[in-house]
Amino acid sequence: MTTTPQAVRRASPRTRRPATPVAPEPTAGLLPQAEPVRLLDPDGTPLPPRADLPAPPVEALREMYRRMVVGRRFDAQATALTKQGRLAVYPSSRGQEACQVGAVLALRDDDWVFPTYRESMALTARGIDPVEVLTLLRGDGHCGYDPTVVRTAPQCTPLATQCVHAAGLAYGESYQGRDTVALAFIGDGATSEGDFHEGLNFAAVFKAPVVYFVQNNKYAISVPLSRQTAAPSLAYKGVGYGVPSEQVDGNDPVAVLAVLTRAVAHARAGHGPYLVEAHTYRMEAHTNADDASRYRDPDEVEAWRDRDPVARLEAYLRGRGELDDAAVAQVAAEAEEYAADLRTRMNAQPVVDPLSLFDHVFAEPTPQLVEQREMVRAELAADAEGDA
Ligand SMILES: Cc1ncc(C[n+]2csc(CCOP(=O)(O)OP(=O)(O)O)c2C)c(N)n1
Ligand SMILES: [Mg+2]
Repeated sequence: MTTTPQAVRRASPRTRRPATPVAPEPTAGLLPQAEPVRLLDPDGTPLPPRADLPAPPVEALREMYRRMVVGRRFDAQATALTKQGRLAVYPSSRGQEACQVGAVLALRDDDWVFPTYRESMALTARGIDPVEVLTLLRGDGHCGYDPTVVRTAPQCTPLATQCVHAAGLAYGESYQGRDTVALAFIGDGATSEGDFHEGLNFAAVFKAPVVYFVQNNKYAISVPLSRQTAAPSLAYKGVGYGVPSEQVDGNDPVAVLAVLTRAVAHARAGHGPYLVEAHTYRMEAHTNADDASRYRDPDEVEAWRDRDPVARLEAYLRGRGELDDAAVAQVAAEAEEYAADLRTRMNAQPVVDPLSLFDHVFAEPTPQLVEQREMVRAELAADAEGDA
């Protein structure tokens, strides 16, 4: 046998790498618990506290209740705006309030959120102006807010692409010595996309501080979970990449906040990514353009109505003496005011420059974009001349 230069290099003690373990690392610390974490019964009765999971402070839960009620009202208003022709399309997150608000409350203001089209409620709960949030869904622009100011990426409609963006941003932040965490929302269906797997793998290898938050709302438009995956749970998808993963009852606000807080702390401490799968349910159709009665049984929807996350948190807080009729009425009034303000402002016709569509697509516009922009500019100029 001849000795190749590569073989000599491999044998050199100066360049020898640490030995790869013969047996795989134990997966015990990575496997999600068999049952989703739950801290409240569906009627709001608290379950015994868990030693391994600190309960969120009650002030945080009162704030969560407030944002969930306002969020639900926002969601109903946005759905109504589609019927009034003021919004092109709206994917509702009714029923997913605990996930939408829990994710936001688990983060610091300087952390980053990578949302999908379904996360309008999370963005408004984060304090972003609802009119700016709805700019994309009104068809007026790619994104109505400045992502760098609100530390929130534009809502992604191409499934799972936000997973690689989140991994890259989180890696960049940690590389520069900052302890920022990125949280990427993703749906059950989108966990079948390559970008989800690539993002997860990159984040795991480079210990990027990302929380992948899967909202398993049981459907990808009309495709039920049973036709989406044969995995025992979507949380198991993290294990293959070496990412600790957990399942949580996504309609239990206390459990969602506790589990996400732990996941964010794990990422912030430099231990790399974490995956949380929340079991929840999309109460409305996929969007206003979809008729869900064509593919799902109304009894199924009714069964999930009994697990309503808003009623559950309200019952729990009332039971602890942390919420009374007056406080509930005050939050409801705030929600009405929020919706009325949104209505008024969405009824005003916005002034939109069609050429702004070409801005912020790439840092450096491609020759094709420059050419297309010029075509639109010429067309608009010709129209204006014709009108004159
Ligand atoms: C790459 C890509 N493929 C297909 C679509 C079309 N599409 C839009 S939403 C959707 C279903 C996604 O379901 P899920 O990930 O469960 O999210 P949910 O809508 O339930 O929140 C599909 C297939 C898309 N937007 N992007
Ligand atoms: Mg889904």
